[in-house]
Amino acid sequence: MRQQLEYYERKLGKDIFSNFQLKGHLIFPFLWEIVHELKIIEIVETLIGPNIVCWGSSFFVKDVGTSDFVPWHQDGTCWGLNGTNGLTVWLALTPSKEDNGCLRVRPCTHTRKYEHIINENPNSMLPLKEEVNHSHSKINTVDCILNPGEISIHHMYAIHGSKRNESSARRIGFAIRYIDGSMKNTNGLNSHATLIKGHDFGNFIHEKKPKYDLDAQALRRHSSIISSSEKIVRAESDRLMKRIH
Ligand SMILES: O=C(O)CCC(=O)C(=O)O
Repeated sequence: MRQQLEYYERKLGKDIFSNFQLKGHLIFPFLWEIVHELKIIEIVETLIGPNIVCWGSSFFVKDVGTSDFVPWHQDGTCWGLNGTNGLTVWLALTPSKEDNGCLRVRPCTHTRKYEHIINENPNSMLPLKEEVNHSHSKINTVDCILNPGEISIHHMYAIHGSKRNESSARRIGFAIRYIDGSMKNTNGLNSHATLIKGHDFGNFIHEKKPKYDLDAQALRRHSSIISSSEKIVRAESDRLMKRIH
């Protein structure tokens, strides 16, 4: 999977991970297969139940020598959903260790929603640049140390983040967001998602599998889906978060 993505990165001469940072599974069939992977879905089902929707997927790539990091945050803050029965599966495409900025999670923080602010730090890897506005430094931290092909799972309201890459090798993770199909968007805007298993009770417009890598129709669909998803999360972020500079 890493080789396939880096092949396209070389071929297109631009950073494929940032152009397709969000919902890459709508552009590449092999990523579509990963979000449907039975070994993952069986575990997800034990956690959120039989109606499984993929709300999104994101790449987190930390290159050598950069100061990029992920501020402490809760994923669900700006998803605009009416429930909390969801999670992120974080799949390592490279080793992910303390020295290259592995994912770090604060256990048991998923039981409440923390206030977030927007901190315009240019090195924040989060598209909305949100961060928890609350002291939580006394809570334990668990480093999710993974080899390529291994996953960690965190609840959509678990506080998590990661430090910069201090090592001499790239770190890449693919985060897949799964939610219970009975959840829906609360702000009246059209929400798109990939139905994985069971039902979504008409709550989402269903996303389609790309026919081949970088399929032209899939690229057009992807661009329109990303702009409507951005409207949803930006509306939530304007409603919920103060901006600091
Ligand atoms: O890859 C990372 O370091 C952070 C991932 C993350 O924040 C997420 O999955 O929401």
